[in-house]
Amino acid sequence: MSGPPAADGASANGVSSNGVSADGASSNGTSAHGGSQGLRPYALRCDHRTTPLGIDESTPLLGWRLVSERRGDDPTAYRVRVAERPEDLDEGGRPLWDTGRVEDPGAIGVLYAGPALTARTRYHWRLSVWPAGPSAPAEETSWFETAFTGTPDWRASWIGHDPHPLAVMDAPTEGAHALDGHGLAPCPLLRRTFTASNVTRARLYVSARGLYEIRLGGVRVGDAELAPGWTDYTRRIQYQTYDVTALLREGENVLAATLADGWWSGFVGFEPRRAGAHYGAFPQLLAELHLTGADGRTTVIATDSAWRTGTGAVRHADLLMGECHDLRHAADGWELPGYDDSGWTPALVTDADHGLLVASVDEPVRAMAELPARSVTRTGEAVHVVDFGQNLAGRVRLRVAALPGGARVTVRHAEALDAAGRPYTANLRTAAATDVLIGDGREHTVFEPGFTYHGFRYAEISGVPGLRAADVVAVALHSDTPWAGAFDCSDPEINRLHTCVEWGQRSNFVSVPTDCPQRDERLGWLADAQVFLPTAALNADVAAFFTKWLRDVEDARTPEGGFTNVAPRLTGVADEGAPGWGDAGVIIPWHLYRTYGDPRFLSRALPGMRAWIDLIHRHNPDLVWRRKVGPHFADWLAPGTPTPRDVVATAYFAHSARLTARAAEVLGERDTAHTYHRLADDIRAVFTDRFVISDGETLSIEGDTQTGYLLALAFGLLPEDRAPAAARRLAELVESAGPALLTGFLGVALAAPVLDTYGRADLAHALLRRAEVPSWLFPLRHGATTIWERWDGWTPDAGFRAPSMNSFNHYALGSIGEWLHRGVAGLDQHPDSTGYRRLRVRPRPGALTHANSRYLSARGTAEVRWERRDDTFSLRVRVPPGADAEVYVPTDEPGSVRESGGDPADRDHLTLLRAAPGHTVYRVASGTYHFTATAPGPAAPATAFAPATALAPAPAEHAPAPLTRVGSPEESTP
Ligand code: RAM
Repeated sequence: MSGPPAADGASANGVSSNGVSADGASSNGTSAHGGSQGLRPYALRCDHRTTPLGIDESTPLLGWRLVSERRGDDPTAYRVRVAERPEDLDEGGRPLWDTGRVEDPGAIGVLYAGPALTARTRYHWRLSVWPAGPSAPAEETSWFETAFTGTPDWRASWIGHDPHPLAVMDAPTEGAHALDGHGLAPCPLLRRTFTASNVTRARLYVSARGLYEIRLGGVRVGDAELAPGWTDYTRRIQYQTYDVTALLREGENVLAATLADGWWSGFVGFEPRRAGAHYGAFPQLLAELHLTGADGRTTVIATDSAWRTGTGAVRHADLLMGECHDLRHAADGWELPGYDDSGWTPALVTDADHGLLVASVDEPVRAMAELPARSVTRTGEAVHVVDFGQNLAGRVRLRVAALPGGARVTVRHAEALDAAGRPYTANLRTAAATDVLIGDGREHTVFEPGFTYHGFRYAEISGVPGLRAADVVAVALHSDTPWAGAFDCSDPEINRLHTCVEWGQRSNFVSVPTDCPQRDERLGWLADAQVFLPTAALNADVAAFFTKWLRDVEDARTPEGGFTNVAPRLTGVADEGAPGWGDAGVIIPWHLYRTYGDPRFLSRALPGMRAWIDLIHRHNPDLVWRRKVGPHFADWLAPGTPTPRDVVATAYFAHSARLTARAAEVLGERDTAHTYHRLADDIRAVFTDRFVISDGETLSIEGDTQTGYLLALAFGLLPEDRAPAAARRLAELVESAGPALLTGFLGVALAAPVLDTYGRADLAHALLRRAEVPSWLFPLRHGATTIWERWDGWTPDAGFRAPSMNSFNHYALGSIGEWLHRGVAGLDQHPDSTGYRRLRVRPRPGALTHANSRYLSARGTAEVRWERRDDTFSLRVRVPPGADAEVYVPTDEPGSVRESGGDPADRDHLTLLRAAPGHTVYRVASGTYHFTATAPGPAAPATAFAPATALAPAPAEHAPAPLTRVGSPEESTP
């Protein structure tokens, strides 16, 4: 067993040496033994993924979730065995690594600490979990497989198509003005014929500088989109591993790859950067196919000069500009044996540098949902506008009957329509977002681009007379983060808001967390990710996704050691981190650690955290962060009076210093912890000294803005006895504004949680219900299906805001999603807990009549469902094994509380902690509980609220996603 020791050595907070997480989809291991209703593990995971194929981590985390139908049925001990042969996991077998029985009731994972793992090997592992008492352990089995594990044994070379003959593009695509002269070239095709016989196991390891799609025997390998994903290709290039055993034929086979520019050599970020300005000039492929026979011998087919290259129908493909298929150039059958490639040229070998290759650590982007056309409107001669009813990131799949040679179908994408019902594309800036199909007379073509994606709700399709809704579908693409949360309540508009928040996440978690999917930007802005992470991690299991992106954040660090504003880093985009932006390098690992319990989030990040704080300190020895390290975005896009920059910056300086100290504490680095705690104390004192004026009763923070108070309260910057006065002033400012928020990206994320903490959940509810600008419901009432970048991106009076920066799919202001779960439904992790070892259940009903939150936590399913009917408050709680919970039952009459119909005093696994005005608090062990009590007096609603609806059906067990991938069921109950 390994892993950094916990500061307190105990697992009360889930911070044990094993206090790590698991989950996502159910493992495909053997079924659990043990009592059917009793404690059992499920969802076995390796490095936060289910049965990953091709890892290169030397100490992977083996994690699990727990379930039991009994109360207090908690684990007491676990054992993990790892072996190459499954039979070595059985009693009497000889496992490679065996933890033996480890007494650790908090464990939900263990870092592998056995003998060094061998490259390209499958390892099976078995988990045993003991309940209390004499029962036999419950067991579950899973596997993981290694790829290239640090051994420099790659044989493949990087190969491509000589770019020079390709550099002249076809006639510029209609609407793709920005393409002129930028040299987008046809997508190279690369093929290699080989023979195979008696192969028992075949693995394909693939990467690209650019994007690849690879086929074996004409069949597409895997379902990754936009692979190998975006990284700073000068620092790190990911590869993927596929099991292709089933695709091989005896005799002749063909490996066939299509390459595209992607982030490597296409348009990335802002105009006027040229395509290929950031990383490379033309795309290249690297692949190795390992064929193992029954005799155990392995043959390798690698990319080299024996591959042949040509071009086909894809005349260009670019993430921002779009894709063009000209069927007159189609190389039919090129991916199959027997194709005559004599007219093709030998592949150009560029180099054999393997130094930057890493196995991908997250799930790839996949086609995650298909949305049918809601309506098709004819707007001109063979021109139709299709409405998919949902703003999303992805592309259109179109069925075209017969397209005469040279005839053109054009698909333009837009988030909105203008007053005339035409696509509104001004806000895409230079992103042409236009896909083109050119016919060659063949019948029945299905056109779906493969190497681009767009942010859109509407598609204008020209060139298909009589287009029918059945001929077109929108395919939503995003990184495959297993959906983990579900929320609903009695107010349909708040439910719609939650759906908008979810779609903002789905549209912008595309290999990296982007700001927006539509315009010429789509960058991994750090602050956006920081403010949205708490919401994102309640919607989905983002552990693997952020493991990958934190590498990008790390790779992007400046020579001085600072974090940047965007990651992956792009030359030319304001490099050095602004206050609140660079701080994401500290805040994100901390939040991930608390959510998933994996201490590696901290151990990997701590050096960068320290360097960041030291850098700010060096530039600002008086502890007021005013000498900027990079640019300053203040409280980005806040309406009204700006919060003074020094206030924003210094507050973040203090907060990041504090979190750095706490990270060091968790990792057992006591001196470091001490140093940064002291620094945080000093910055806090300076903050009060410089920015706070207080006379006992009242308090004012320089600038007197909502965000100023929010930062000071959320980050604990005020003396304890002064905080209530600050909260009062904050409430006054919110009330006098509407009540409304005058906050930007940074402030908005803190608003509801802080108001709630200081007893003003009523104001948070009022903000939720507000429907005038600025508010969440204003966009919703004007047709929004995702969160807008600006509160007033469109208004009836002014129409669209300036198109230079007006996205309708920006998740930052969607950070309210966190409070819907944690506040409204009341499903929260206790502030002292890690990895959901202790929950805090505390509903904030406001004027609602019910709310539900279900969350697949690191430990297992947690759930809260409450309902207020007449004068009875009903509260159902589910606490996963190994956890406990503080449950606040809302009532003014402690004597009225019942649990499952009986007196709580008679119940085991339940202790009364205190009765306070408004609620009675219990500590409960794991299990499910049903409290009822006389409801407290109706909360005074600050604004009108939607009429109550009937109790909504509870979200389906373990299947919370509003959308599921066809063929990819979400986790099912073990
Ligand atoms: C904008 C982006 C992003 C924001 C930065 C400061 O261009 O939309 O959301 O973080 O600026």
